[in-house]
Amino acid sequence: MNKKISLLTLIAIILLTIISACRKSSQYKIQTTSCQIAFVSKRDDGDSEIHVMNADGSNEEQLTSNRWFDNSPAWSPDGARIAYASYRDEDNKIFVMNADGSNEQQLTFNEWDNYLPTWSPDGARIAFYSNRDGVIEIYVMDADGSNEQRLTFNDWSDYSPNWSLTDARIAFYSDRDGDYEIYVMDANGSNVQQLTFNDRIDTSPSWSPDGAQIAFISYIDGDDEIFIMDADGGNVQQLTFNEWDDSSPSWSADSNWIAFYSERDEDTEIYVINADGGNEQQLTFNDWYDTAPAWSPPCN
Ligand SMILES: [Ca+2]
Ligand SMILES: [Ca+2]
Ligand SMILES: [Ca+2]
Ligand SMILES: [Ca+2]
Repeated sequence: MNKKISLLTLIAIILLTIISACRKSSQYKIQTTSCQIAFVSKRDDGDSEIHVMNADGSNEEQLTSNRWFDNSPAWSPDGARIAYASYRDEDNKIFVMNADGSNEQQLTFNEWDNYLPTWSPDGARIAFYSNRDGVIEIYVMDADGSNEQRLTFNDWSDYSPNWSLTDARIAFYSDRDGDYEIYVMDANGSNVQQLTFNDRIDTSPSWSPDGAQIAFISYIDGDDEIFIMDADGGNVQQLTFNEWDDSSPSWSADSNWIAFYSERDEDTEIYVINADGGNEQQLTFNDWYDTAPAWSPPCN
């Protein structure tokens, strides 16, 4: 009898060890293959700052410290710099800093909103959107702020450029067909292709680093959800199903995970979900507004 009990106990211990090891390995994978996540946090001093944490939520560090609203961080493809927008003197201007928060440089100097920077695959150019021509359009400049060019020319609003790392195309969203849809274009603004065709508001496109898929937000049943589709617009899949807004998707370097923020507790928190829709995990746990996660390139 005692032998039977001890055998059962032994089996139970082995099973628990295996389950625990599996849990650890999924956390471990997020942490080691995907490095860091930059994000925006609005804390008790009133404005927002760019923060960074390990991809498992540990080791959080504040990068900016100023009285302005810093937002929309974007890693350079080599991981050395972070571009972002900062709301100063009544409009958003684009800045860049080293990944440790040092050496801040201002890139745009006009009196219009310049917002949501995204880097070209070679790190030489930065695209963004701006309302400087009376309607929201997409622009591009060299990574030092010189040589600005306008990429979209129409009477509709074109937002949220996101540059593919693999084929140098830029995804964006626009209301040019009446509601909002996801589009892609070549990096010179030509060859525009519409990817979504529905009556929902589709926003915030984000290429997977392997170029195979685009994550985006769609407003469905009264709130925003995370969706993914193939890069040609096929195979649309909904990943989140809840009654809160889930926003701002960003892919891990291995294209396996998507970080996003959600308002499902009183303030907002950063979450990650596997690209197959499983294994959702909450990364931040605090009383502040945490938004705009940006997953870094792989690091050593
Ligand atoms: Ca600030
Ligand atoms: Ca739509
Ligand atoms: Ca939702
Ligand atoms: Ca929070």
